[in-house]
Amino acid sequence: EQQDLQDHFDAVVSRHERIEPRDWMPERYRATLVRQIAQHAHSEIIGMQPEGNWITRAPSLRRKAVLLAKVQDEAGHGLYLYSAAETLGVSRAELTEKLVSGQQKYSSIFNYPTLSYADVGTIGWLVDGAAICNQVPLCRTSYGPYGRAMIRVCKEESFHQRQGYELLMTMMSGTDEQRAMVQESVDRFWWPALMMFGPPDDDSPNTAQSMAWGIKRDTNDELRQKFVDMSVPQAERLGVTFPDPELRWNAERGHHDFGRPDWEEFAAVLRGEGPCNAQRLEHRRRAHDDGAWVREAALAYARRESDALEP
Ligand code: FAQ
Repeated sequence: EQQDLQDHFDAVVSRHERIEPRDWMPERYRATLVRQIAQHAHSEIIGMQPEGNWITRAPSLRRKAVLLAKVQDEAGHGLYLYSAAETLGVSRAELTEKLVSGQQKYSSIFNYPTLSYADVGTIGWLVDGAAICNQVPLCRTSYGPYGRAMIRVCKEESFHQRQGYELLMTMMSGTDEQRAMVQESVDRFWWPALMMFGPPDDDSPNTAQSMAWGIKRDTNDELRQKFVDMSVPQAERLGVTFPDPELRWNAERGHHDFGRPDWEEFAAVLRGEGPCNAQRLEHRRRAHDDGAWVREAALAYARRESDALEP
């Protein structure tokens, strides 16, 4: 019977159909999904901090309204993703506990500081741009609830990317000082944005199995290449350069060649040694502790309501 279940699972996956919460699935498939979806959810929640840093200092009412909406969307994305993870039998409380205790990861990119308002634009353009590149294929992931969550997330990320690019375009048509701020910001974020796609394929322990299971649809290097190819013309249009002397069009390959990201830096950030790791987790822990009374009150209210329904 176990073999029948496995055969059915393999057949569904190979037809590119979906596995749903009540379907049988291998335990390692479940564990891999929990890991990836939880890390993704945590990234959205921790990812609110770098931009949240600028909400009170936005240069105009319009910029403030846009930024507030974007950061709220990120909270929403975290919630869709925690809900998708819950369909696999883990609670949001458990996952949050693993985040604040440092047992689960979140994206390396959010351990870098936001030093100027241009960073809000650069994060929208490059960080949301990289996120879209990675997440559009995830709309076709083999696990139903994850794929469906990605559809809405991607629509919202497209708006985020546009607002970032528009912000940078505005600054680029301003003063020399503003143009220099944009270039300086792009210089800081380019390499960390390339690291968002994960380690190179031959150093990525999970890619082969995740591709076989249809959890991932493209490898880390394939998506990184796609992102570089997509970003170069956008940078030209904007009037900025990327800090990579090896970046050039390769007509033979039909792609841009580019330099090697600093994988030692990436490993250090994953070990918790990035410029803002401690600050991000500390902030998240504090917010979680400060919210304890809200969770207690909501639970007490829910209990009272359900008691009232008892005959
Ligand atoms: N940072 O074997 P692989 C956003 C870990 S977008 C930290 O290649 P995998 C939107 C990896 O988890 C950002 N850790 O792993 C936003 C694994 O960990 P393990 C979030 C990383 O899973 C924008 C180990 O290294 N997006 O938040 C990173 O097959 C603006 C070995 O790596 C997603 O999470 C990294 N960059 O491929 C919000 C997308 N890369 O096993 C606010 C969904 C790798 O040691 C503002 N996730 N690791 O626990 C994925 O597509 C995949 O999980 C990858 C990694 C591609 C990230």
